[in-house]
Amino acid sequence: MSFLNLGILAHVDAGKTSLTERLLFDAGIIDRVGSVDSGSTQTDSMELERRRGITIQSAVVAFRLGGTTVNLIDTPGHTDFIAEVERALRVLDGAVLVVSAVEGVQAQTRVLFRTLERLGVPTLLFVNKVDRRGAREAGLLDDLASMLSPNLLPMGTVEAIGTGDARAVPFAFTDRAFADRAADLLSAGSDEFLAAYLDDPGTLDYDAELAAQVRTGQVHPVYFGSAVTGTGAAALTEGIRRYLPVPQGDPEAEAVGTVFKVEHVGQKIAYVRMRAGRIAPRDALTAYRRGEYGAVEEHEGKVTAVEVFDHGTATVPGEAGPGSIAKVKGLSDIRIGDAIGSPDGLAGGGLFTPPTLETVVRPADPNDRVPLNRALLSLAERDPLVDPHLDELSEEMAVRLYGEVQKEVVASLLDEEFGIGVEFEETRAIHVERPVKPASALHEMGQWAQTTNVATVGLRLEPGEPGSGLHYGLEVERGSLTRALRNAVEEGVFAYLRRGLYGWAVTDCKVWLTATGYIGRTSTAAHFRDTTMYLLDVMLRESGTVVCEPVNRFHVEFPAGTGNAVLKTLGEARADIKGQFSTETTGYVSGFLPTEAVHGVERRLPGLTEGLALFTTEFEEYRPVFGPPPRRGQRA
Ligand SMILES: Nc1nc2c(ncn2[C@@H]2O[C@H](COP(=O)(O)OP(=O)(O)OP(=O)(O)O)[C@@H](O)[C@H]2O)c(=O)[nH]1
Ligand SMILES: [Mg+2]
Repeated sequence: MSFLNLGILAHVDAGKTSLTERLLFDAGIIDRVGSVDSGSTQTDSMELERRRGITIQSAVVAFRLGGTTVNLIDTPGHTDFIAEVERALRVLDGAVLVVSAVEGVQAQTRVLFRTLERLGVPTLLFVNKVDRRGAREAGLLDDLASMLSPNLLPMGTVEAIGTGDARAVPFAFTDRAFADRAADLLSAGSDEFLAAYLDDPGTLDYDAELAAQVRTGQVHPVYFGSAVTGTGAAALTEGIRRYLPVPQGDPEAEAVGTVFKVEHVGQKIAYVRMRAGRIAPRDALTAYRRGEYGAVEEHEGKVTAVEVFDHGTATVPGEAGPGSIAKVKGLSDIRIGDAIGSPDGLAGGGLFTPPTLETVVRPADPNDRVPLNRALLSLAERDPLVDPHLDELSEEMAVRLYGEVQKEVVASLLDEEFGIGVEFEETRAIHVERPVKPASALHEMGQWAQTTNVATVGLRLEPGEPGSGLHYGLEVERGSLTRALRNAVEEGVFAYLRRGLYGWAVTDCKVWLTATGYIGRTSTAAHFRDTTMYLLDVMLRESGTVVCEPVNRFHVEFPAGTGNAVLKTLGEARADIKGQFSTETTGYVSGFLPTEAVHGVERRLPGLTEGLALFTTEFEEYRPVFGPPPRRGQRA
């Protein structure tokens, strides 16, 4: 049995869930196409998803295509749930990036396409909603070429586009003009193909070459269609079958896989994408994950049951082999992102910016404090980026967020799954601190009478480029310190820098260990950790830090007559306006906004513009705050 793990990705509302439904219908898995608007689809199964008509969690459904089982992963498009997309991206063999023929390429489309390219995931494009008024073809293809990639091959055209009768018409390689366009594109990507083409274009296998270049991520076929009417879906299915790779893993090798989803239904269920080997009930497995300071931790567990995706949302009990997606039970210690069987599969760093907002969450009933903490930790197993932590000023629990819709999801999960009602404080931005200038410090054992730490530690702090993150490195021989003492220094560095001079995490700098000395059996890890923290304190005070806030890029379009009101609102939100122009009918403004102010603007725009404003935004960078630096726990 072979498997293809296929992701459906797009900006919000592009039609991913509707397309999933259509593909399942065409494959004979369901006998009625469900609809997002009536809450009857296979993949939007959470109560809140059905009520709001948006996807919140990634969901898996399977269908058969030739001899292959396609595990389709329907992902959310709303930017608040980008963490779900990230986890799905780690397990894909191929992807369909959906673009709406009406709304066109959006900021999120570009972010997703760039990430798919970076990860080398073979990607087909599906231009959806050709049946809707305002759907475009030629203009949209130009946008795709200029905003995503020039290496696109439209696989068909649309008749009666923008009407309910829109019909996708596929091209064939027997069509001369299409074959020529394909030859041009494929020749640019392969010298061998070019040479063969010049030699004798008649004998070339265009289809095989196209498959090869799609699989290496060089070329992207573009399909047009409508998830609602079903036109174009057959051609897309054919493209999935012909051009996306079906990976082969060794079934006899040690079991290796990635946990990309964790669910609680009575007990914990881990969704594992298998890469090699098999998992069966009663197997003992080791899960690997990175601990707080980057070190790899091992967690043992014993499998009690395994079910493999087979038919829509249905699973069958049995053994999970290479390429399959299995629901694995019994691993009580498992978390999302864990690598099973080998630490090699652990992701190095995040693909997207971590959440830049946070809020205090408090139980409606004060007696629920302890259960709330427990429930939040359980949520963190499914979404570690929520990062429940104690807010030091209010001494209440706080969570990290991408946005306001995520707040609603957290509240609804806590209510539905744990029966805990909660209230949130106003969302605030998570700032960071950047060191200003280099500093160094040295503690030699016995040097300062007031410390009894038997530790010689020298450290140097160097500010890095904005956005470069926090790094730690050795300028001493590894062997100059035992492993335990070396770890104690590293731990001290990361632990101290979690709170800078104003209480925010310190970032965009490098810390070097420049000198060491210890006495066997006398020096302890605590001596080294404490000394390191003390020296960092000295260095940070000498360097000073600049507090920076997260800032989003934005673009807004609005009816020309509402310009003054829109600009006034943007001004009040501390917008940094970079570009502005208007035609007789429409005004356009773009620039930067503090992330904290984005939601307020989003909420006010519809009222100012009779719901006609189009607002897009994405995280850009951290920028120094003007005026007195806010301290953690206090509003700016
Ligand atoms: N006319 C038309 N409407 C469509 C089509 N595809 C989706 N829609 C509608 O567009 C809306 C959004 O569709 P969804 O399938 O939920 O989109 P999505 O990409 O899954 O949305 P999120 O998961 O929330 O990001 C719904 O109202 C659908 O009925 C299409 O091909 N034609
Ligand atoms: Mg959806």
